[in-house]
Amino acid sequence: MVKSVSIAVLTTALVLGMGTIAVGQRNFLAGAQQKPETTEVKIDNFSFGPATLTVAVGTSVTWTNRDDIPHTVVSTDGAFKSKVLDTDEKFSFTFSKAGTYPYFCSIHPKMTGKVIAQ
Ligand SMILES: [Cu+2]
Repeated sequence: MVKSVSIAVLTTALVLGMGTIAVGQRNFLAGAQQKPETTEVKIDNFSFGPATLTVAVGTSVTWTNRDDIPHTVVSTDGAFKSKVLDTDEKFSFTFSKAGTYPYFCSIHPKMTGKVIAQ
C-alpha cells in the first residue's frame, strides 16, 4: 500500500514536471518560487480592454468595472461567471488550463472578449 502511494506521488511529480518543461525552459527555471502573475482587464465604455488577452497558464486575471453602469463577465463555455459588477467592483479567475476562453457581458451580450491561456 505504502509502495503504491509513493509510486502515485512519483508519477504525479513526473507528470507535473513534464508539463512544466513543456511550457518552456525559462518557466521551468523560474518555476517554483514564481508567484502567479496577475493581469487586469478593464471594463469601460461598454467594452473589455484588452478585448483579447494572452496569458501564461496559471495567471489570475482580474476584471475591473471602470464603467458607471453594471456589467458581468461570463464565460461562453461556462468556465467562469461573475456576479453583477457595479462601478469599481472586481472579478478574478485563474486560468489553470490552457485554452481559449471567450466571454461576454450577460447584460450587454454584444460586449465580448477573449482570454487565451497558453
Ligand atoms: Cu455590460
